[in-house]
Order: sequence, then C-alpha cells, then structure tokens
Amino acid sequence: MKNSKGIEQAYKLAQERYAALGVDTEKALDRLGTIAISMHCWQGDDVGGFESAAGLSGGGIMATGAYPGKARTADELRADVEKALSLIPGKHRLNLHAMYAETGGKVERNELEPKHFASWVQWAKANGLGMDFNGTYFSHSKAADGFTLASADEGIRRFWVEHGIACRKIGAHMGKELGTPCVTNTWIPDGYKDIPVDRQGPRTRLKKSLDEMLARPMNRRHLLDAVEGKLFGLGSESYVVGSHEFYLGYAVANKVLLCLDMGHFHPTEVVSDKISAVMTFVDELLLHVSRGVRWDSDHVVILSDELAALAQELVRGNYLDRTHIGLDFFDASINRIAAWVIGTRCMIKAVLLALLEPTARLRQMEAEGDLTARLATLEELKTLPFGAVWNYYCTRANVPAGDAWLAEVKVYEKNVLRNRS
Ligand code: RNT
Ligand code: ZN
Repeated sequence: MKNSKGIEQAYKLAQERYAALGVDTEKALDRLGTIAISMHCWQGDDVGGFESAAGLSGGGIMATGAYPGKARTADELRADVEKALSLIPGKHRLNLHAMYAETGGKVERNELEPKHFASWVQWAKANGLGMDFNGTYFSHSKAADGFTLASADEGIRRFWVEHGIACRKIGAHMGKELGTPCVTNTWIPDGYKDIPVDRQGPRTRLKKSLDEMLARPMNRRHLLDAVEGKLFGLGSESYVVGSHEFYLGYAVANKVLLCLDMGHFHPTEVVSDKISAVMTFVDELLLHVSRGVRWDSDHVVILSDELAALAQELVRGNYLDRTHIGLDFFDASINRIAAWVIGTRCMIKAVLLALLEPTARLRQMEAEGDLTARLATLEELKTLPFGAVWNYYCTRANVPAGDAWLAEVKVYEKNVLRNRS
C-alpha cells in the first residue's frame, strides 16, 4: 500500500458511499483521532517484569510460546514500544505494571515509590504519552499460596495492602506529571483450584483490604482507581475471590472504575452486552480488550465480531468519554511487536467501523418496528468500503497503510530483536 494517490482515490469513492447513508467520514476520522488506546507494556516481555531473571511465575496467568527477541530490560522494552507505536495511527497511552519498576537493586513491592518509575515517566513525557498503572499481585513469594489481598495471613494481607497504597501514590504521581489521569487497576489472582468450604471469608477480607487501600482520597484529575474481576484462572478454577459480581458491587458502592476484561467471562457471555448495563450504575469504565480462546483469556486481539460489537456499544451508547480502553493480551509465539501492532490497530479499526455506522438511521428503523430493514441494513454495512477509509486514516497519520507495517517489523526483527539471546 505505497501508492498514496490510489489510497486517496479509493477514499474519495468510499466517502461518497458513506455520505449516501448520511455518514460523514471526515467527522468520523477526526473523532477517531481523539481516542487514546492504553497499550499494555507486558506484551513485550511475556508478563515478565524486571525484578528477576525468572520472569512470570504463579498467579494464574501464563504466556506460552518461545519466539525469540523478547525485551530483557526497560530500555529494550521502551524501544520496542516506540517501534510499535510508530506503526499505529493516533496518540496513545502506555499501561505499566508495578513489576517494571527500575529500582537498581532489591526494593520490596510494598516500598515502591514514584522515583522507581522516573525513567518511564520521563520517557512518556518525551513521547507525548499518557500512562496507566497496575499493582502486581502475582509472580512473588508472598503470592505463592494463591492469596494476596484476601489472604488469611495478616502479614501477607497487610503487605499487599501496602503495595496497593504504594501503587496509588505512583499512579497519582504519573497522572500529575503527565497531565492526564492515570487509571490504576487492581487485579489479584486469589482463589482456589478446588471447591472451597468458605467462600465468604476471603471476600470479606478482600473488601477490607480494598477499603484500606482506597481510604485516602486522591485527586481524580491525577488518579482513577479500577478493580478487575475474573471468572477463573489457572489454579483458581473452582473459586475466584474477586469475581465479577464482587467487583461490580464494590465499584458501585465505592465509586471506583470497574474493569471488564473480555477474556474473563463464560465463553458465551460477551462484554459488549454488559457495557450499557454497567454504565447505568458506574461513572467510568476500564476495558481490558482481549480475546479469549477456550481456557486462555489473552490471545492477540483481532477484528472479531465481538470486538466490533464492543466498539459499536461504546459509540451507540455515547460511552467513549466515560470509557478507558486498555489492551490486555500476551502471545510469546509470534513477533511481540507485531502482536502489539495487530491488536492495537484492530482496536482502532473497530472504533472506526462503529463511527462509520449510520446509527441514527438504524435507530429509526428499530423505533418504527421495521426489524427487517434493521437486519438488512446491518448486513449491507459489512461490505461497505471500510478498508479504503482505514488506509486513508493511516496515511493521514503518517503510518503505514495496509500491511506495509509488517515489513518494518521484519527489519526491526533482523536488526534489533535477533541480537537478543
Ligand atoms: C489477569 C488480568 C490482568 C493481567 C494483567 C497482566 O487475568 O487480566 O489484567 O492480565 O494485569
Ligand atoms: Zn485484564
């Protein structure tokens, strides 16, 4: 897709097709340019972090695959993120985990401070990126028995509460420094592999821990707190303390953000259907855009029907301004930078598709009871020249259109990634 004249001609034709349906493509592209996607750092090193050479261990999440070239240091990870972002249209954000601290020696997680993220913040500033943040409640000796904030061991529970408090200070610092609120998310692995007798105790303790963590009010211009539930994980198949119902209740009662991860529900449940329900009761939402495949909740995001439906809900319900779109997947079996580029570009494509929908027209059909026309129109929309608009958007944003980004990733692989052992 090098021919920019061809891209422009194709766009003009597409623009006319959409205009005939009452859709202003220019308006859609301008709006699209304002939507920031929070790209997760952990795709770049298989959720390893830089605390130890061993990387990910325990916590019910697992990256599979052995593709060469993963980032081994923060500098390498930043370089890889920069490469990926250079191939993605628009201005976005970086989502960091606490285990990516640069401490220059052992610092316990409950003692982390903003200064341990100074290089990240400085780099984000230089690259014009906002940042989001996450406590890391896994891959740690104090999480070895599968319990953290819900632990019955008071010393362990306290340690993780302190970690949570530290993370909120770090998040607030990032938000203040970067001039955009830092969504600081809490996901914990706590649960049982087999059927528990006491389902109530751990949940009571989790509530207490969250209350302690969140006790100190913070400036919402700097920090937004989010909580993320899950149906099950590896090693927590029978019982997860922080279930969806638990956190939905917690978020509503405490006015924090709810995080919905697309891979965290029963396979027949869809997050797209939950948005309008949840948004009736919470002010703001964090999404972890992911793709569940059988037991895995974290495959690379593709332009699936569900991704399109998710974006449609955000646009149709006018929820974009109340939603923080974050990505959460990790695949170690393919080029990790390509994984970022594919997933992030697909998320943006889904939003564009939704912005190009003649929603008012469809709503009218529905309101008039013409459900035949509704179905017919929705199906016809699928073959409109969306690709021409997308390519034009990429060209306009000075990033490769079509599949031209892949050649750049291959060059980077040859020149940079291959030299990492
Ligand atoms: C795990 C959660 C969580 C993590 C990241 C690394 O099931 O989805 O969001 O994937 O924090
Ligand atoms: Zn998640």
